Amino acid sequence: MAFWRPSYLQLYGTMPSDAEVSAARAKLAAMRQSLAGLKQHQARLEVVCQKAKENESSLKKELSELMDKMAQVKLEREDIEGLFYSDEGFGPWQTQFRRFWRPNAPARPSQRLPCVREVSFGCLRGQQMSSSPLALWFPTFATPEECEELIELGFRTCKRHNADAQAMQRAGESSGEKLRGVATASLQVGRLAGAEHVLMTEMQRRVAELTGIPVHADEINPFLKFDQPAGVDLKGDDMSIGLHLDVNGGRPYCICSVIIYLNDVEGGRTVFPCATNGTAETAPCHQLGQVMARAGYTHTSHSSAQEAGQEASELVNRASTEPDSGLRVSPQRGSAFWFFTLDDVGGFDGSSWHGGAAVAGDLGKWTLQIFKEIPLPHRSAAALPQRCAELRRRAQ
Ligand SMILES: O=C(O)CCC(=O)C(=O)O
Repeated sequence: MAFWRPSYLQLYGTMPSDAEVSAARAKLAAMRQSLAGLKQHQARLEVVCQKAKENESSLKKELSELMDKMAQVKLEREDIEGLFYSDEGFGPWQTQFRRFWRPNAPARPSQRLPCVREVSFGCLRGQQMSSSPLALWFPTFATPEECEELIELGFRTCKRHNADAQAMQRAGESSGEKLRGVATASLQVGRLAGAEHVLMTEMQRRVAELTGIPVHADEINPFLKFDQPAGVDLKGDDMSIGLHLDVNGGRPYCICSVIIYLNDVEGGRTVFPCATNGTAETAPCHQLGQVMARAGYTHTSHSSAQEAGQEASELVNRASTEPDSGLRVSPQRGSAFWFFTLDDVGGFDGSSWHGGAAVAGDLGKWTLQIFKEIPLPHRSAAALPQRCAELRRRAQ
């Protein structure tokens, strides 16, 4: 069917003048030109888009390769420690320890510690020693036989730290100060065999049951440590190794730690100078601890903390020279000390600064430390405070 189309004359009543025709032609030509220009621009934009898309997918690929690499090189405490191990074996350290060690010696009378209240977790009895930091003590966590086996595991696995490591850890300014002798091992429990595997699995199980955090893949390995006696006359608690928060080289989800003391020790107390015990004496340390934690410091002797300078050295100094302030736990064979590093909202608790004092006498000090980190699914900004508050409530 043909459509009727009105002519120009029928529409406008007159014919266009020549001038109108040529103006309309010029306008049409200009519009065609600008359309061509727009098409060119569109084509250029399409090329840019295509390149951006290619770029995006190559960046995504690069990112995922980097994430894979990061997962492979995730820093473990043993990676950091590994830089500082010496090639020397235990040698005379072991000979000296064995000479003075009495694994079957009767238990020493329990130390007198501040007690907020008695607690029991299953058949494990203990006491809450402090609310700030939240800290609890259990005198009979491991048997003497278990302690003996763990020490033998330590002699088999621990490596002595070299002089660089010792110098780095030192907090004091005096260059003449004696370096601390330390040997450590980060234990990959899955790689242990036989009785050692059974024993370490049992230690982890007990700590999981106590803390309410099952063993999981996103937490650092248990850690065995030997502190060689200072070999000099010590006055009070020598804290020249410094104080720290338990972040183990950048692990901010370590909510709590359990230190299991494997032998009785002279000196070598674990010192928490910022713990409040209700006396005015502890207030300055408590204040210093809060200021340093809020400023993001986690160690008094790392170079970064030199910026914190005055606060850091004042805190270490007070920890060394005010023997009755804060909380001080003497290593007692088989006992476990459980304390929290994260507060109710998942931030660092500035009252949990601590360190091991130098060891007196002849024997040295063995500890097993188990660090409990918040499992991955609870680390989001929304979930973390709730989980921390729940886990802390459980302990109180
Ligand atoms: O040796 C101690 O008593 C405490 C050790 C400690 O806090 C650590 O090695 O992270």
